[in-house]
Amino acid sequence: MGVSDVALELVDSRNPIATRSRKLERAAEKLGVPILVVINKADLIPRRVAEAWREWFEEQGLRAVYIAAQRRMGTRVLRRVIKDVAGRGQITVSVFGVPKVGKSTLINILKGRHSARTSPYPGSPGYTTHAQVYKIGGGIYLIDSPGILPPESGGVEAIIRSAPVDSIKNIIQVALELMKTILQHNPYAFLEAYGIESRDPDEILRELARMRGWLYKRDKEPIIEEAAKAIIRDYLAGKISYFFMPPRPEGSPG
Ligand SMILES: Nc1nc2c(ncn2[C@@H]2O[C@H](COP(=O)(O)OP(=O)(O)O)[C@@H](O)[C@H]2O)c(=O)[nH]1
Ligand SMILES: [Mg+2]
Repeated sequence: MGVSDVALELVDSRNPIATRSRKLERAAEKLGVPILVVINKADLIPRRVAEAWREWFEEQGLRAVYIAAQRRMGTRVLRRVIKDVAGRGQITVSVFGVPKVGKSTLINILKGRHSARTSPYPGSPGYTTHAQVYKIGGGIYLIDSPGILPPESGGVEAIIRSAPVDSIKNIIQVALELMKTILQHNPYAFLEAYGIESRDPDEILRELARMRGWLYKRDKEPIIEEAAKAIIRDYLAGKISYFFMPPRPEGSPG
């Protein structure tokens, strides 16, 4: 991080609190590197909610923008704010975040087809062998290797972002808990994602397994473990939407 002029901290718009890294923010402050919070997957939440999260981060002294990297939405604003945060001249940007927030997706769209790979210029020690530097226009240089941060939140978000789905223990319990949280905030989440009308997590798992034909040969019972894995994968891939509003600052009315 020391070599960059701006550190992008990607968070997931569906749960910015669970996907932010206070450790990164503190380390950046110590090094004097400005953080720009990038609220990604904003296509999954209403614009007014994305705007509320942006303001919530800015009230905490962090610049913030929202984007939908996969849809190439918001990247023009992102470039403008990067320059605003870094000031004039050549700017080196690096990308940080917990797993599955969209770091690789963002790096790829910023690199684009036309960006030129450049040799690291003087003043970028440590990146000479491990990462490439891409010139992405407007005097911005992007370090193409993301900083992967361990989740700090605990709970289900940390579990599903800490290991591949196939190696998570108690996968059914984990999926049920994730589904409960999602349903609490969006009762239609699984109707929208799969066309399943039930709002009961157990029933949704069974229904999804039946729909996909994941049945035990012997008794044709649904293999709910497969459905649990599919839901966690689809959630991480940004195919299931829910949102909640940022908490109000302490002491504010209502
Ligand atoms: N809905 C939605 N999904 C996204 C967006 N950006 C990335 N994703 C998906 O999120 C998943 C994780 O993205 P990836 O770039 O691999 O995350 P990384 O682990 O931080 O590098 C992938 O399935 C992406 O397609 C977005 O803006 N919207
Ligand atoms: Mg990646």
